[in-house]
Amino acid sequence: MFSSTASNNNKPILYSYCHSSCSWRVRIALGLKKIPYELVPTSLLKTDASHSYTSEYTEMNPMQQVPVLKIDGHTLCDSVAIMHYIEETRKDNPLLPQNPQVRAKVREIVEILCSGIQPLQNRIVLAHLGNEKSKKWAAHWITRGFIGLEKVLSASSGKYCVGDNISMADCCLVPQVYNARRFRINFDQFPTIMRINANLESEPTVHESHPHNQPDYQKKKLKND
Ligand SMILES: N[C@@H](CCC(=O)N[C@@H](CS)C(=O)NCC(=O)O)C(=O)O
Repeated sequence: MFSSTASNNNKPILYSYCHSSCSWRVRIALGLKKIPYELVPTSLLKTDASHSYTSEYTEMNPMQQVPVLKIDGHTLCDSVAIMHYIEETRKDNPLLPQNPQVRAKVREIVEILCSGIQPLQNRIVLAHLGNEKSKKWAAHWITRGFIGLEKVLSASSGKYCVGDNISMADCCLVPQVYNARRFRINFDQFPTIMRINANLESEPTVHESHPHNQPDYQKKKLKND
């Protein structure tokens, strides 16, 4: 679905880092919506001498984070805003259900993952904490978040996070489970999360967008996302 060299056509351009869970959300969403795109690998480690992103990148995303999506002549930042944009402008293969209550449930799960869990284990947070504390910290906050999420999903899920239709919530679940594995949390208490994740892992789009299948993937990985 993606090609890895940015060229001058009208395809959206995704600035993505292979191990970034936020980038992966968008790679899954673009894949599920069947939107072809070009990918610009953007290393979180590729910084200038002052240890911040280059000024060109900061111009695009003042928060100095991935992902960024250039689409329809706009430069969009933040994975959730990007997913909503492609959902609102491309009606095929919807990522949100029609029913307002069901839609609210999808959004609730997106919020749990994207606001309640991921920011606490983001690379910059862990780097600030230092090596000694950071692994325990990440495992603690992911586990705490997953305890709540497991309860929510045990009531809402079918094959996927909310019923049997794949949604934006699923785009956010898979990358967070991947991160949780990296911090070696104990999954025994999360059977629903693991069941849904296994269903999602068998989706071709999820496989294709996996960090290991990205052009910037190298075997030696970053410790945190
Ligand atoms: N709310 C933002 C968060 C983006 C974010 O945290 N991105 C991480 C990677 S997943 C990042 O770029 N961190 C900066 C760094 O590690 O230098 C989004 O969902 O796009």
